[in-house]
Formats: sequence, structure tokens, C-alpha cells
Amino acid sequence: VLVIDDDAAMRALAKRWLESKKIHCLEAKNGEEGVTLAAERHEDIDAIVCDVMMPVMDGFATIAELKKNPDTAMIPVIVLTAHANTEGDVVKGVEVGALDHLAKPFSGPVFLAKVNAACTRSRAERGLRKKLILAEETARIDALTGLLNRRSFDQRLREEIAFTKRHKTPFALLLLDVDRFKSVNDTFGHEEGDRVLQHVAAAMRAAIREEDACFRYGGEEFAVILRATDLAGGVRAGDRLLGVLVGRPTLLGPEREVRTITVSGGVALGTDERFDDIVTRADAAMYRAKEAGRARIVGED
Ligand code: GH3
Ligand code: MG
Ligand code: MG
Repeated sequence: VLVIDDDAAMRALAKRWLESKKIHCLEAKNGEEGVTLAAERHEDIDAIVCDVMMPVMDGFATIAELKKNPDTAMIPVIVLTAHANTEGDVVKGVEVGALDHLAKPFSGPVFLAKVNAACTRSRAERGLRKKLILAEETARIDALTGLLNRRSFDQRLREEIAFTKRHKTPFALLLLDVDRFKSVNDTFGHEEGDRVLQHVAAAMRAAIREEDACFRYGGEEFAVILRATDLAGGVRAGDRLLGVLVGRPTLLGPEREVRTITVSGGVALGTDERFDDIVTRADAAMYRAKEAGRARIVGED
């Protein structure tokens, strides 16, 4: 719990009550110090107790600052009001986002009960936020390869089409399919097959620029959406990936057999006039790459 109060005796009193319940107490002697400390230690702070009357930056301004920073905005604040002007201060405190209030001089058990309630709420919210972040991530990311998943691909493709319509700059779609992947599964088993998919994903990360999003499109098929890129640029990106794959063969099975994994790829162009059938066109180009002998990237006609 962070206690912000310019009165040293007040801080000492609060600290004694908190520590009697084994709650660690951080202290700040004015609003600025409190805001800085809260930002630095936000992961450790479950609640903030903040005095109203302080020189330079009063309690309300302090709370307003805490609410501006997304890292500290969610930490519940209890305002410490002076007895004489409690009502007005409580109203202002609630208006700037305080959770609760306490009038000075306060009773220890009431203080602790309020602090405990704030801490419980804080920890529950922290747990929920963590779960939410994890849930958002599993919704976007393919668990095996760590690349963006099919759902993200559909979303990003819609965004890219909107961007292309607005800015009249084309984008390229590179669709990739692992060559003779069934034979990896059949010869070495599915687990080694999975490792090959991770190997391809790592090569994609190495070969493709950060702003060009890489996806696992499904099974052993991958995709790259290349913003503001023409057909030749899309083919170049695919060739770069092939270069990386050829440059780093992988070892498979108990005998650690050396295998070079390759992909075949097709590139299609999305323009502000033609975008609807881009996946079909890239797929057709990829099919031609397979027909022509695999391990190559073909642009659409
Ligand atoms: P081609 O060069 O023509 O693409 O030949 P291929 O063997 O790669 O093509 P095919 O489509 O016949 O085989 C794809 C195989 O990929 C079939 C399927 O069992 C396998 N596969 C799809 N998803 C996964 C996966 O997540 N893990 C593993 N291990 N195998 C997968
Ligand atoms: Mg396939
Ligand atoms: Mg394949």
C-alpha cells in the first residue's frame, strides 16, 4: 500500500497499522513523489491512501495524475480527508476517481478494513486482466508456431484492403505451402512434422520484415501480407524465405537425418479495384509453383 501524505506523523501511524497486518507500506511525502513512485512500482501496489491537503499538488490533483497513467489508473485510491470539510472533499474525491474515503483522525480498524477491501479488489482485477491478455493472445496466435493465426489473417486482410482502397497503394499476398510435407509425417512421425512447421515459422521470422505480418494459414500452409508491395516485391520476399530455408537444413528423426525443407509459394496483388479473389489467385499461382517442380515462388499472371 502506498501512503501519500505530507505529514510524517500521519504516514508513521498508517505504516504502523498496515505493518501490524503484515501489509508492506511505501511512503511518499507529496503528490509528485507519490505519482512517480506509483508509476515505478505499480505492479507491487494494491492500493493508495492519499491525503487531500498537501502543498504544491493537492490530493485531488494527485489522484487525477494517477488516473492519467494507464499503469496506475486501475489502482484503487482511498482519500484521507480533514474532518472539518469532509463532505466537499468526499464529493471531489469521488469525482476524480477515488474508490473510498476516510476522515482524519481515523480509527485503525476502519482504516484497515477499507485498505483490505481495496487490496482484495485490486488483486481480483489484476488476475482478470492477466486472464484477458492471455485470452486475447490465444485468440490471435497459433499455439504451435507462435505466428498469427487464421482468424488474425482474415482480420488483417480486411484491414489491408481498406488501407489499399484509401491510399491507392497495392499490397501483395504471399501464400506458402510446405513441399512434400506428408513424407515428413510419414517417415518421421507427426511430432517431427510439427517441428518442421516451427522450423518454417522461424525462417519466416528471419526472412520477412517486421511490418509484414506472417500467418499460419492452416495445416502446413502459411501466408504473408506485404503492405505497399508489388508482385515482384512479393516474389522477392518469398525467394528470401527460400534462401533462409536452404541455408539452414534441419535434422529429423532418431538418426538426425539432414533434410532441407522447402516451400512453394504464390503471390497475388491486391489493388483498390481488385481484392476479393486475392486468396484464390495466390493459391492458383502457388499451384503453378508446385507443378513447375516446387521450391519456388510464382507471381500471378
Ligand atoms: P506438396 O508438396 O504437394 O504440398 O505435398 P504435401 O505432402 O506437402 O501435401 P499434402 O497436402 O498432401 O500434405 C499435407 C499434409 O500436412 C497432410 C497433413 O497430414 C499434414 N498436416 C497438416 N497440418 C498438420 C500439423 O499441424 N502437424 C502435422 N504434423 N502435420 C500436419
Ligand atoms: Mg497443403
Ligand atoms: Mg504441402
